[in-house]
Amino acid sequence: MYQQASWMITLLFSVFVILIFVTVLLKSGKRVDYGEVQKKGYFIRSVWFVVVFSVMLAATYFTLQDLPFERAEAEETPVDVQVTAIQFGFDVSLDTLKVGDYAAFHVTSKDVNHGFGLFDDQLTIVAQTQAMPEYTNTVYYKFTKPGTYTILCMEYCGMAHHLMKREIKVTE
Ligand SMILES: [Cu+2]
Repeated sequence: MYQQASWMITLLFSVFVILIFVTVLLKSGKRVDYGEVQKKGYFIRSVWFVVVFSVMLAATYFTLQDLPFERAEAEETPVDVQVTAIQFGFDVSLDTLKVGDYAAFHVTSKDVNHGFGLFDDQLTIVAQTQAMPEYTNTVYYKFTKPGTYTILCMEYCGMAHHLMKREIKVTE
């Protein structure tokens, strides 16, 4: 769906840019008074400013009102899971969880930067953070569906990066 949307947006903007070029090309032969062109340009600029400002203000309001996202269910007691990434695998303190568990993944790394990506059994990403040496990032996820979840490395970290995989079972 995102792929489709970005494709459509790219197409629309491309057509828009082409239209501007065609308009400029068609009008380039005409001689007109500069003052008039400038006045029109300033008018378009102020309208454009108001449009961009309003769109950005609305987008900011609607996208930021739920922040901070991962704290939405923080009143529940989390189940702590220690995750240590290392070339080339993940060490986890718990690999079996229950549906309804609100997991707090405390993610760190023993060597280089890795990515921690948690995927459900359809391989759709449900949570992610970075695994950094000498630093712990915590990411929260509430398991609502049983199944086999997979942790994959999200950052190229060496020759066997693609082998970094760890499964977590979530039971009823
Ligand atoms: Cu890695």
